[in-house]
Amino acid sequence: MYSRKTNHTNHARIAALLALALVFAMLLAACQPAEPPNSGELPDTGATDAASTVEAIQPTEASTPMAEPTETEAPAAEETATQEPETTQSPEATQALMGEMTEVDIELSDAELALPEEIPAGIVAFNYTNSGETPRTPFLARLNEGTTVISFTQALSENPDAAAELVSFLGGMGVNPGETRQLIFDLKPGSYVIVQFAEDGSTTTSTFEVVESEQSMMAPMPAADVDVDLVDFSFIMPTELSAGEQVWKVTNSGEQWHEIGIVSLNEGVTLDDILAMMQSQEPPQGPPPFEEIAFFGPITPGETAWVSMNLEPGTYTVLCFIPDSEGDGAPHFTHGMVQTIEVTE
Ligand SMILES: [Cu+2]
Repeated sequence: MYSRKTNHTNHARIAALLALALVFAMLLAACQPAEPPNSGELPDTGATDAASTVEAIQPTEASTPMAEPTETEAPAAEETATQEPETTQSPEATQALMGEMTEVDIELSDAELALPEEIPAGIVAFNYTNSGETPRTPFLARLNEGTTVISFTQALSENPDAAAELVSFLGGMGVNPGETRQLIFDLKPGSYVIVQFAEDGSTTTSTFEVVESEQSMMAPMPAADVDVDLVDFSFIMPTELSAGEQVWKVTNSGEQWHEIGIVSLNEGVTLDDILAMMQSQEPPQGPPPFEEIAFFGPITPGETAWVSMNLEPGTYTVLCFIPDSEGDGAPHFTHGMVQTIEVTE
Protein backbone atom coordinates (compact mmCIF):
# COMPACT_ATOMS: atom_id res chain seq x y z
CA MET A 1 0.00 0.00 0.00
CA TYR A 2 1.22 3.45 -0.89
CA SER A 3 2.37 5.30 2.17
CA ARG A 4 3.97 8.67 2.61
CA LYS A 5 6.94 9.14 4.89
CA THR A 6 6.05 9.92 8.45
CA ASN A 7 6.41 13.63 8.89
CA HIS A 8 6.25 15.06 12.36
CA THR A 9 5.54 18.54 11.07
CA ASN A 10 2.14 17.18 10.07
CA HIS A 11 1.13 16.98 13.70
CA ALA A 12 -0.32 20.47 13.62
CA ARG A 13 -2.37 19.78 10.51
CA ILE A 14 -3.70 16.54 11.91
CA ALA A 15 -4.49 18.26 15.17
CA ALA A 16 -6.39 20.83 13.14
CA LEU A 17 -8.30 18.13 11.25
CA LEU A 18 -9.18 16.32 14.43
CA ALA A 19 -10.10 19.59 16.06
CA LEU A 20 -12.55 20.12 13.22
CA ALA A 21 -13.96 16.68 13.70
CA LEU A 22 -14.27 17.35 17.41
CA VAL A 23 -15.83 20.75 16.83
CA PHE A 24 -18.47 19.11 14.72
CA ALA A 25 -18.79 16.19 17.08
CA MET A 26 -19.62 18.82 19.66
CA LEU A 27 -21.92 20.70 17.32
CA LEU A 28 -23.77 17.61 16.23
CA ALA A 29 -23.96 15.55 19.39
CA ALA A 30 -27.60 14.65 19.88
CA CYS A 31 -28.48 17.20 17.26
CA GLN A 32 -30.70 16.26 14.35
CA PRO A 33 -30.69 18.13 11.06
CA ALA A 34 -32.39 21.41 11.79
CA GLU A 35 -34.47 21.33 8.63
CA PRO A 36 -36.02 18.63 6.50
CA PRO A 37 -33.83 18.08 3.44
CA ASN A 38 -34.29 20.87 0.99
CA SER A 39 -35.10 20.03 -2.55
CA GLY A 40 -31.76 19.20 -4.07
CA GLU A 41 -33.14 19.62 -7.53
CA LEU A 42 -31.06 22.01 -9.52
CA PRO A 43 -31.94 23.68 -12.77
CA ASP A 44 -31.20 21.27 -15.57
CA THR A 45 -29.37 23.28 -18.15
CA GLY A 46 -28.32 20.29 -20.19
CA ALA A 47 -24.83 21.74 -20.12
CA THR A 48 -23.42 19.22 -17.69
CA ASP A 49 -23.00 15.59 -18.56
CA ALA A 50 -20.95 14.43 -15.63
CA ALA A 51 -21.41 10.74 -16.30
CA SER A 52 -19.94 10.90 -19.77
CA THR A 53 -17.18 13.19 -18.55
CA VAL A 54 -16.10 10.64 -15.97
CA GLU A 55 -16.45 7.88 -18.49
CA ALA A 56 -14.16 9.75 -20.85
CA ILE A 57 -11.54 10.10 -18.14
CA GLN A 58 -11.87 6.55 -16.90
CA PRO A 59 -13.08 4.35 -19.74
CA THR A 60 -12.57 1.19 -17.69
CA GLU A 61 -14.81 2.44 -14.92
CA ALA A 62 -18.02 2.73 -16.89
CA SER A 63 -19.78 0.35 -14.52
CA THR A 64 -18.85 2.33 -11.42
CA PRO A 65 -22.02 3.42 -9.64
CA MET A 66 -22.46 7.08 -10.26
CA ALA A 67 -24.32 9.61 -8.23
CA GLU A 68 -27.84 10.19 -9.45
CA PRO A 69 -29.21 13.70 -9.54
CA THR A 70 -30.90 14.35 -6.24
CA GLU A 71 -34.64 14.72 -6.41
CA THR A 72 -36.56 14.74 -3.19
CA GLU A 73 -40.29 14.98 -2.93
CA ALA A 74 -40.07 17.37 -0.03
CA PRO A 75 -41.37 20.79 -0.93
CA ALA A 76 -38.68 23.38 -1.38
CA ALA A 77 -38.00 25.18 1.85
CA GLU A 78 -39.35 28.67 2.10
CA GLU A 79 -36.63 30.97 0.98
CA THR A 80 -35.51 33.68 3.30
CA ALA A 81 -35.18 35.99 0.37
CA THR A 82 -34.81 39.64 0.83
CA GLN A 83 -36.73 40.55 -2.26
CA GLU A 84 -35.45 43.76 -3.64
CA PRO A 85 -36.47 45.21 -6.97
CA GLU A 86 -32.94 46.32 -7.79
CA THR A 87 -29.78 44.29 -7.32
CA THR A 88 -26.93 46.46 -6.19
CA GLN A 89 -23.93 44.51 -7.33
CA SER A 90 -20.73 44.91 -5.41
CA PRO A 91 -17.64 45.47 -7.52
CA GLU A 92 -15.99 42.59 -5.64
CA ALA A 93 -18.36 40.02 -7.11
CA THR A 94 -17.22 39.56 -10.69
CA GLN A 95 -19.93 38.61 -13.10
CA ALA A 96 -18.57 39.16 -16.55
CA LEU A 97 -21.43 38.38 -18.89
CA MET A 98 -25.06 37.35 -18.95
CA GLY A 99 -25.35 33.67 -18.03
CA GLU A 100 -21.85 33.35 -16.61
CA MET A 101 -21.18 32.31 -13.06
CA THR A 102 -20.28 34.89 -10.46
CA GLU A 103 -16.76 34.76 -9.02
CA VAL A 104 -15.78 36.03 -5.58
CA ASP A 105 -12.09 36.28 -4.62
CA ILE A 106 -11.54 35.91 -0.88
CA GLU A 107 -8.26 36.47 0.96
CA LEU A 108 -8.23 34.30 4.10
CA SER A 109 -6.93 35.86 7.32
CA ASP A 110 -7.59 35.97 11.05
CA ALA A 111 -9.68 39.09 10.64
CA GLU A 112 -13.22 39.29 9.36
CA LEU A 113 -13.12 38.50 5.65
CA ALA A 114 -13.52 41.23 3.04
CA LEU A 115 -16.68 40.13 1.24
CA PRO A 116 -19.15 41.80 -1.10
CA GLU A 117 -22.26 42.90 0.78
CA GLU A 118 -24.44 41.31 -1.87
CA ILE A 119 -23.89 38.41 -4.25
CA PRO A 120 -26.37 37.50 -7.02
CA ALA A 121 -28.13 34.15 -6.56
CA GLY A 122 -27.26 31.19 -8.76
CA ILE A 123 -23.93 29.58 -9.54
CA VAL A 124 -21.21 31.34 -7.52
CA ALA A 125 -17.51 30.44 -7.35
CA PHE A 126 -15.55 31.26 -4.19
CA ASN A 127 -11.82 31.52 -4.86
CA TYR A 128 -10.19 31.20 -1.43
CA THR A 129 -6.54 32.28 -1.23
CA ASN A 130 -4.44 31.57 1.87
CA SER A 131 -1.44 33.92 1.99
CA GLY A 132 -0.85 33.19 5.68
CA GLU A 133 1.32 30.70 7.53
CA THR A 134 -1.29 28.24 8.81
CA PRO A 135 -3.92 26.09 7.08
CA ARG A 136 -7.39 27.61 7.09
CA THR A 137 -10.86 26.15 6.65
CA PRO A 138 -13.63 28.65 5.87
CA PHE A 139 -17.11 27.12 6.32
CA LEU A 140 -20.00 28.52 4.29
CA ALA A 141 -23.49 28.36 5.80
CA ARG A 142 -26.93 29.80 5.04
CA LEU A 143 -28.92 31.16 7.96
CA ASN A 144 -32.19 29.26 8.38
CA GLU A 145 -35.46 31.16 8.22
CA GLY A 146 -35.91 33.34 11.28
CA THR A 147 -32.20 33.41 12.12
CA THR A 148 -30.36 36.71 12.05
CA VAL A 149 -26.62 37.24 11.89
CA ILE A 150 -26.78 38.61 15.43
CA SER A 151 -28.70 35.64 16.84
CA PHE A 152 -26.34 33.23 15.08
CA THR A 153 -23.12 34.86 16.30
CA GLN A 154 -24.55 35.08 19.82
CA ALA A 155 -25.49 31.40 19.75
CA LEU A 156 -22.06 30.49 18.38
CA SER A 157 -20.32 32.19 21.30
CA GLU A 158 -22.70 30.82 23.93
CA ASN A 159 -23.87 27.41 22.74
CA PRO A 160 -22.47 25.85 19.55
CA ASP A 161 -25.17 23.14 19.66
CA ALA A 162 -27.82 25.80 19.34
CA ALA A 163 -25.86 27.63 16.63
CA ALA A 164 -25.66 24.47 14.50
CA GLU A 165 -29.46 24.29 14.44
CA LEU A 166 -29.72 27.81 13.05
CA VAL A 167 -27.87 27.21 9.77
CA SER A 168 -27.58 24.94 6.75
CA PHE A 169 -23.94 24.16 5.98
CA LEU A 170 -22.92 24.29 2.32
CA GLY A 171 -19.37 23.20 2.94
CA GLY A 172 -15.90 24.36 3.77
CA MET A 173 -12.53 23.31 2.45
CA GLY A 174 -9.04 23.12 3.86
CA VAL A 175 -6.80 25.71 2.20
CA ASN A 176 -3.07 25.34 2.85
CA PRO A 177 -0.66 28.31 2.98
CA GLY A 178 0.13 29.52 -0.52
CA GLU A 179 -2.86 27.75 -2.07
CA THR A 180 -5.92 29.04 -3.89
CA ARG A 181 -8.91 26.70 -3.80
CA GLN A 182 -12.17 27.06 -5.68
CA LEU A 183 -15.54 26.02 -4.28
CA ILE A 184 -18.67 26.52 -6.38
CA PHE A 185 -22.20 26.61 -4.98
CA ASP A 186 -25.73 27.09 -6.31
CA LEU A 187 -26.82 29.81 -3.90
CA LYS A 188 -30.44 30.59 -3.06
CA PRO A 189 -31.36 34.07 -1.91
CA GLY A 190 -30.82 34.55 1.81
CA SER A 191 -28.34 35.55 4.48
CA TYR A 192 -25.03 33.72 4.56
CA VAL A 193 -22.06 33.44 6.90
CA ILE A 194 -18.50 32.24 6.45
CA VAL A 195 -17.28 30.87 9.78
CA GLN A 196 -13.62 30.22 10.58
CA PHE A 197 -12.51 28.34 13.70
CA ALA A 198 -9.07 29.38 14.93
CA GLU A 199 -6.80 26.93 16.74
CA ASP A 200 -7.21 28.93 19.97
CA GLY A 201 -10.92 28.15 19.86
CA SER A 202 -12.04 31.60 18.75
CA THR A 203 -14.33 32.04 15.76
CA THR A 204 -14.60 34.66 13.05
CA THR A 205 -17.93 35.18 11.31
CA SER A 206 -18.19 37.11 8.03
CA THR A 207 -21.54 37.82 6.40
CA PHE A 208 -23.12 38.57 3.03
CA GLU A 209 -26.55 38.55 1.41
CA VAL A 210 -27.50 36.56 -1.68
CA VAL A 211 -30.08 38.45 -3.72
CA GLU A 212 -32.28 37.37 -6.61
CA SER A 213 -30.85 38.01 -10.05
CA GLU A 214 -32.39 36.64 -13.22
CA GLN A 215 -29.14 37.22 -15.03
CA SER A 216 -26.96 35.03 -12.81
CA MET A 217 -29.68 32.38 -12.41
CA MET A 218 -29.11 31.58 -16.09
CA ALA A 219 -25.53 30.45 -15.53
CA PRO A 220 -25.18 26.74 -16.32
CA MET A 221 -24.04 24.24 -13.70
CA PRO A 222 -20.28 23.66 -13.81
CA ALA A 223 -18.98 20.55 -15.56
CA ALA A 224 -17.69 17.89 -13.17
CA ASP A 225 -14.99 15.25 -13.59
CA VAL A 226 -16.13 13.14 -10.63
CA ASP A 227 -19.57 12.66 -9.05
CA VAL A 228 -19.64 11.98 -5.32
CA ASP A 229 -22.91 11.12 -3.62
CA LEU A 230 -22.93 11.19 0.17
CA VAL A 231 -25.50 8.84 1.73
CA ASP A 232 -26.10 7.35 5.19
CA PHE A 233 -23.48 5.82 5.43
CA SER A 234 -21.25 5.51 2.40
CA PHE A 235 -19.48 7.37 -0.39
CA ILE A 236 -20.96 6.58 -3.80
CA MET A 237 -18.06 7.51 -6.06
CA PRO A 238 -15.51 6.00 -8.43
CA THR A 239 -12.68 4.13 -6.70
CA GLU A 240 -10.15 4.90 -9.45
CA LEU A 241 -9.50 8.56 -10.17
CA SER A 242 -7.16 10.65 -12.30
CA ALA A 243 -4.36 12.68 -10.73
CA GLY A 244 -4.22 16.45 -11.07
CA GLU A 245 -6.88 19.14 -11.11
CA GLN A 246 -10.35 17.57 -10.99
CA VAL A 247 -13.75 19.01 -10.17
CA TRP A 248 -15.78 16.88 -7.78
CA LYS A 249 -19.53 17.42 -7.77
CA VAL A 250 -20.49 16.57 -4.19
CA THR A 251 -24.15 16.03 -3.28
CA ASN A 252 -25.51 15.09 0.12
CA SER A 253 -28.36 12.66 -0.60
CA GLY A 254 -28.46 11.41 2.98
CA GLU A 255 -30.44 12.44 6.03
CA GLN A 256 -27.47 13.56 8.11
CA TRP A 257 -24.66 16.03 7.58
CA HIS A 258 -21.57 14.57 5.93
CA GLU A 259 -18.00 15.54 5.10
CA ILE A 260 -15.09 14.26 3.03
CA GLY A 261 -11.73 13.76 4.71
CA ILE A 262 -9.06 12.47 2.33
CA VAL A 263 -6.06 11.05 4.17
CA SER A 264 -3.02 8.90 3.50
CA LEU A 265 -2.86 6.24 6.21
CA ASN A 266 0.59 5.47 7.54
CA GLU A 267 1.69 1.85 7.37
CA GLY A 268 -0.06 -0.47 9.76
CA VAL A 269 -2.68 2.10 10.80
CA THR A 270 -6.23 0.78 11.12
CA LEU A 271 -9.58 2.55 11.44
CA ASP A 272 -9.66 1.42 15.07
CA ASP A 273 -6.43 3.38 15.65
CA ILE A 274 -8.05 6.54 14.26
CA LEU A 275 -11.19 6.03 16.34
CA ALA A 276 -9.08 5.50 19.46
CA MET A 277 -7.13 8.69 18.70
CA MET A 278 -10.35 10.69 18.25
CA GLN A 279 -11.80 9.38 21.50
CA SER A 280 -8.60 9.76 23.53
CA GLN A 281 -8.39 12.57 26.06
CA GLU A 282 -4.59 12.39 25.96
CA PRO A 283 -2.41 14.58 23.74
CA PRO A 284 -1.25 12.64 20.65
CA GLN A 285 1.87 10.50 21.17
CA GLY A 286 4.26 9.16 18.55
CA PRO A 287 3.95 9.51 14.80
CA PRO A 288 0.56 10.62 13.46
CA PRO A 289 -1.66 7.82 12.05
CA PHE A 290 -2.21 9.58 8.75
CA GLU A 291 -1.40 12.59 6.63
CA GLU A 292 -4.32 14.87 5.84
CA ILE A 293 -4.54 15.36 2.08
CA ALA A 294 -7.78 17.30 1.60
CA PHE A 295 -10.98 18.17 3.44
CA PHE A 296 -14.47 19.25 2.36
CA GLY A 297 -17.56 19.70 4.48
CA PRO A 298 -19.75 19.57 6.38
CA ILE A 299 -22.66 19.70 3.95
CA THR A 300 -26.36 19.70 4.85
CA PRO A 301 -28.74 17.14 3.25
CA GLY A 302 -29.97 18.30 -0.15
CA GLU A 303 -27.03 20.61 -0.89
CA THR A 304 -24.54 20.33 -3.76
CA ALA A 305 -21.07 21.82 -4.17
CA TRP A 306 -18.38 21.66 -6.84
CA VAL A 307 -14.99 21.17 -5.22
CA SER A 308 -11.60 21.59 -6.91
CA MET A 309 -9.37 18.66 -5.95
CA ASN A 310 -5.75 18.19 -6.96
CA LEU A 311 -4.53 14.74 -5.89
CA GLU A 312 -1.13 13.23 -6.59
CA PRO A 313 -0.96 9.60 -7.68
CA GLY A 314 -1.34 7.26 -4.74
CA THR A 315 -3.71 5.31 -2.54
CA TYR A 316 -5.91 7.33 -0.21
CA THR A 317 -8.61 6.72 2.34
CA VAL A 318 -11.80 8.80 2.22
CA LEU A 319 -13.52 9.17 5.60
CA CYS A 320 -16.50 10.94 7.15
CA PHE A 321 -15.78 12.03 10.74
CA ILE A 322 -19.28 13.41 11.47
CA PRO A 323 -20.89 11.62 14.42
CA ASP A 324 -24.06 9.56 13.89
CA SER A 325 -26.58 12.03 15.31
CA GLU A 326 -29.48 9.55 15.00
CA GLY A 327 -27.67 6.57 16.45
CA ASP A 328 -24.69 5.84 18.66
CA GLY A 329 -22.87 9.12 18.07
CA ALA A 330 -19.84 7.31 16.63
CA PRO A 331 -18.11 8.80 13.56
CA HIS A 332 -19.78 7.83 10.28
CA PHE A 333 -16.65 5.96 9.13
CA THR A 334 -17.34 3.38 11.83
CA HIS A 335 -20.71 2.74 10.12
CA GLY A 336 -19.14 2.17 6.71
CA MET A 337 -18.58 5.72 5.46
CA VAL A 338 -15.00 4.97 4.44
CA GLN A 339 -13.53 4.10 1.06
CA THR A 340 -10.14 3.46 -0.48
CA ILE A 341 -9.41 5.29 -3.73
CA GLU A 342 -6.59 4.79 -6.21
CA VAL A 343 -5.32 7.91 -7.97
CA THR A 344 -3.24 7.35 -11.10
CA GLU A 345 -1.64 9.55 -13.76
CU1 LIG B 1 -21.06 11.21 7.09
